[in-house]
Amino acid sequence: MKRAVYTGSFDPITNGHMDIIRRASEIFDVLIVSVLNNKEKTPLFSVEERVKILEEATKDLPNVQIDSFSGLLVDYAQEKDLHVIVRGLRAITDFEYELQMAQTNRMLSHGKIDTVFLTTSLEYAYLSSSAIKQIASFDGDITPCVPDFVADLIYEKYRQKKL
Ligand code: COD
Repeated sequence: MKRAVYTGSFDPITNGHMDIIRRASEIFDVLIVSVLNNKEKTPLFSVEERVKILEEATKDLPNVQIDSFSGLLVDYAQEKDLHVIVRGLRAITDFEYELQMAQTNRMLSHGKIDTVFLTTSLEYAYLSSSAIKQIASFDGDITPCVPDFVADLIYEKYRQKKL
Protein backbone atom coordinates (compact mmCIF):
# COMPACT_ATOMS: atom_id res chain seq x y z
CA MET A 1 0.00 0.00 0.00
CA LYS A 2 1.46 3.39 -1.04
CA ARG A 3 1.13 5.96 1.75
CA ALA A 4 2.26 9.58 1.56
CA VAL A 5 2.15 12.70 3.68
CA TYR A 6 1.35 16.24 2.48
CA THR A 7 2.50 18.73 5.08
CA GLY A 8 2.07 22.44 5.43
CA SER A 9 0.93 25.37 7.50
CA PHE A 10 -2.43 25.49 5.67
CA ASP A 11 -3.20 28.84 7.35
CA PRO A 12 -5.62 28.93 5.62
CA ILE A 13 -6.16 26.08 3.17
CA THR A 14 -6.46 27.41 -0.41
CA ASN A 15 -7.84 26.00 -3.65
CA GLY A 16 -4.18 25.47 -4.63
CA HIS A 17 -3.66 23.17 -1.62
CA MET A 18 -6.98 21.43 -2.37
CA ASP A 19 -5.88 20.79 -5.95
CA ILE A 20 -2.65 19.14 -4.73
CA ILE A 21 -4.60 17.07 -2.15
CA ARG A 22 -7.08 15.82 -4.79
CA ARG A 23 -4.36 14.92 -7.27
CA ALA A 24 -2.10 13.25 -4.67
CA SER A 25 -5.07 11.24 -3.36
CA GLU A 26 -5.42 9.78 -6.86
CA ILE A 27 -1.75 8.75 -6.95
CA PHE A 28 -1.39 7.26 -3.45
CA ASP A 29 -3.55 4.67 -1.65
CA VAL A 30 -3.53 6.75 1.54
CA LEU A 31 -2.70 10.44 1.85
CA ILE A 32 -2.14 11.96 5.29
CA VAL A 33 -2.50 15.74 5.26
CA SER A 34 -0.66 17.03 8.30
CA VAL A 35 -0.62 20.55 9.76
CA LEU A 36 2.59 21.86 11.31
CA ASN A 37 2.10 23.04 14.88
CA ASN A 38 4.61 25.89 14.81
CA LYS A 39 4.73 27.53 18.22
CA GLU A 40 6.96 30.36 16.94
CA LYS A 41 4.23 31.76 14.64
CA THR A 42 0.93 33.43 15.47
CA PRO A 43 -1.43 31.88 12.95
CA LEU A 44 -4.85 33.12 11.85
CA PHE A 45 -6.37 29.72 12.71
CA SER A 46 -5.26 27.47 15.56
CA VAL A 47 -3.98 24.00 14.69
CA GLU A 48 -7.24 22.51 15.98
CA GLU A 49 -9.24 24.86 13.73
CA ARG A 50 -7.07 24.05 10.71
CA VAL A 51 -7.47 20.31 11.32
CA LYS A 52 -11.27 20.72 11.47
CA ILE A 53 -11.28 22.85 8.30
CA LEU A 54 -9.20 20.26 6.45
CA GLU A 55 -11.48 17.44 7.64
CA GLU A 56 -14.50 19.31 6.28
CA ALA A 57 -12.77 20.24 3.00
CA THR A 58 -11.66 16.65 2.30
CA LYS A 59 -14.75 14.79 3.53
CA ASP A 60 -15.48 13.58 -0.02
CA LEU A 61 -11.99 12.03 -0.34
CA PRO A 62 -12.12 8.67 1.49
CA ASN A 63 -8.39 7.91 1.35
CA VAL A 64 -7.36 11.27 2.87
CA GLN A 65 -6.68 11.50 6.61
CA ILE A 66 -5.99 14.69 8.57
CA ASP A 67 -3.41 15.01 11.32
CA SER A 68 -1.01 17.53 12.90
CA PHE A 69 2.60 17.34 13.99
CA SER A 70 5.32 19.31 15.73
CA GLY A 71 9.08 18.96 15.60
CA LEU A 72 11.01 17.54 12.68
CA LEU A 73 8.96 16.29 9.75
CA VAL A 74 11.24 13.27 9.24
CA ASP A 75 10.72 12.15 12.86
CA TYR A 76 6.96 12.41 12.41
CA ALA A 77 7.07 10.61 9.05
CA GLN A 78 9.21 7.77 10.42
CA GLU A 79 7.00 7.38 13.47
CA LYS A 80 3.98 7.02 11.14
CA ASP A 81 5.90 4.78 8.71
CA LEU A 82 5.53 7.30 5.85
CA HIS A 83 8.32 7.38 3.28
CA VAL A 84 7.00 9.86 0.74
CA ILE A 85 6.44 13.57 1.32
CA VAL A 86 4.20 15.39 -1.17
CA ARG A 87 4.86 19.08 -1.85
CA GLY A 88 3.45 21.55 -4.34
CA LEU A 89 5.49 23.74 -6.67
CA ARG A 90 4.07 27.01 -7.95
CA ALA A 91 7.04 28.77 -9.49
CA ILE A 92 10.81 28.99 -9.53
CA THR A 93 10.58 30.98 -6.28
CA ASP A 94 9.23 27.84 -4.52
CA PHE A 95 11.87 25.63 -6.09
CA GLU A 96 14.93 26.73 -4.13
CA TYR A 97 13.22 26.43 -0.75
CA GLU A 98 11.53 23.14 -1.63
CA LEU A 99 14.71 21.62 -3.05
CA GLN A 100 16.65 22.52 0.08
CA MET A 101 13.92 21.07 2.31
CA ALA A 102 13.69 17.85 0.26
CA GLN A 103 17.46 17.36 0.36
CA THR A 104 17.62 18.13 4.09
CA ASN A 105 14.83 15.65 4.79
CA ARG A 106 16.61 12.99 2.72
CA MET A 107 19.82 13.58 4.66
CA LEU A 108 18.06 13.56 8.05
CA SER A 109 16.25 10.31 7.21
CA HIS A 110 19.45 8.65 5.85
CA GLY A 111 17.87 8.38 2.40
CA LYS A 112 14.70 6.69 3.64
CA ILE A 113 12.29 9.57 2.89
CA ASP A 114 11.82 11.05 -0.56
CA THR A 115 9.85 14.09 -1.67
CA VAL A 116 7.49 14.04 -4.63
CA PHE A 117 6.56 17.38 -6.22
CA LEU A 118 3.29 18.10 -7.96
CA THR A 119 3.29 21.23 -10.08
CA THR A 120 0.43 23.60 -9.48
CA SER A 121 -2.51 23.73 -11.85
CA LEU A 122 -2.05 26.99 -13.76
CA GLU A 123 -5.28 28.52 -12.46
CA TYR A 124 -3.91 28.28 -8.88
CA ALA A 125 -0.30 29.28 -9.55
CA TYR A 126 -0.76 32.75 -8.05
CA LEU A 127 -2.48 31.56 -4.84
CA SER A 128 -0.83 31.76 -1.44
CA SER A 129 -2.21 31.68 2.11
CA SER A 130 -0.50 34.99 2.93
CA ALA A 131 -2.02 36.81 -0.09
CA ILE A 132 -5.46 35.51 0.85
CA LYS A 133 -5.06 36.79 4.42
CA GLN A 134 -3.98 40.19 3.15
CA ILE A 135 -6.91 40.46 0.71
CA ALA A 136 -9.43 39.36 3.37
CA SER A 137 -8.02 41.81 5.93
CA PHE A 138 -8.95 44.63 3.52
CA ASP A 139 -12.38 43.09 2.78
CA GLY A 140 -11.34 42.05 -0.73
CA ASP A 141 -12.97 39.12 -2.57
CA ILE A 142 -11.32 35.79 -1.67
CA THR A 143 -14.19 33.59 -2.85
CA PRO A 144 -12.35 32.41 -6.02
CA CYS A 145 -9.34 31.38 -3.89
CA VAL A 146 -10.66 29.13 -1.11
CA PRO A 147 -13.59 26.76 -0.55
CA ASP A 148 -16.77 28.79 0.22
CA PHE A 149 -17.07 27.73 3.87
CA VAL A 150 -13.40 28.66 4.42
CA ALA A 151 -13.98 32.16 2.98
CA ASP A 152 -16.78 32.67 5.55
CA LEU A 153 -14.49 31.55 8.39
CA ILE A 154 -11.66 33.85 7.26
CA TYR A 155 -13.96 36.91 6.98
CA GLU A 156 -15.33 36.09 10.44
CA LYS A 157 -11.79 36.01 11.90
CA TYR A 158 -11.05 39.47 10.50
CA ARG A 159 -14.44 40.79 11.68
CA GLN A 160 -13.56 39.62 15.21
CA LYS A 161 -10.09 41.20 14.99
CA LYS A 162 -11.64 44.57 14.05
CA LEU A 163 -14.06 44.61 17.05
N1 COD B 1 -0.46 25.49 -5.76
C1 COD B 1 0.29 24.40 -5.52
N2 COD B 1 0.95 24.17 -4.36
C2 COD B 1 0.83 25.09 -3.41
C3 COD B 1 0.06 26.26 -3.57
C4 COD B 1 -0.60 26.45 -4.82
N3 COD B 1 -1.31 27.56 -5.07
N4 COD B 1 0.15 27.00 -2.43
C5 COD B 1 0.97 26.31 -1.60
N5 COD B 1 1.38 25.17 -2.18
C6 COD B 1 2.26 24.14 -1.65
C7 COD B 1 3.55 24.74 -1.08
O1 COD B 1 4.51 24.92 -2.09
C8 COD B 1 3.93 23.65 -0.11
O2 COD B 1 4.58 22.60 -0.79
C9 COD B 1 2.59 23.13 0.41
O3 COD B 1 1.62 23.51 -0.55
C10 COD B 1 2.19 23.70 1.78
O4 COD B 1 2.28 25.11 1.74
P1 COD B 1 2.15 25.99 3.07
O5 COD B 1 2.57 27.37 2.72
O6 COD B 1 0.80 25.82 3.69
O7 COD B 1 3.14 25.30 4.10
P2 COD B 1 4.69 25.56 4.36
O8 COD B 1 5.47 25.59 3.09
O9 COD B 1 4.81 26.73 5.28
O10 COD B 1 5.07 24.22 5.18
C11 COD B 1 6.37 24.01 5.62
C12 COD B 1 6.51 22.78 6.52
C13 COD B 1 5.53 22.81 7.68
C14 COD B 1 6.22 21.53 5.76
C15 COD B 1 7.99 22.84 6.99
O11 COD B 1 8.21 24.07 7.64
C16 COD B 1 8.37 21.70 7.92
O12 COD B 1 8.43 20.55 7.51
N6 COD B 1 8.63 22.02 9.19
C17 COD B 1 9.00 21.03 10.19
C18 COD B 1 10.44 21.23 10.68
C19 COD B 1 11.43 20.43 9.87
O13 COD B 1 11.30 19.23 9.70
N7 COD B 1 12.46 21.12 9.35
C20 COD B 1 13.54 20.49 8.61
C21 COD B 1 13.30 20.52 7.11
S1 COD B 1 14.15 21.85 6.37
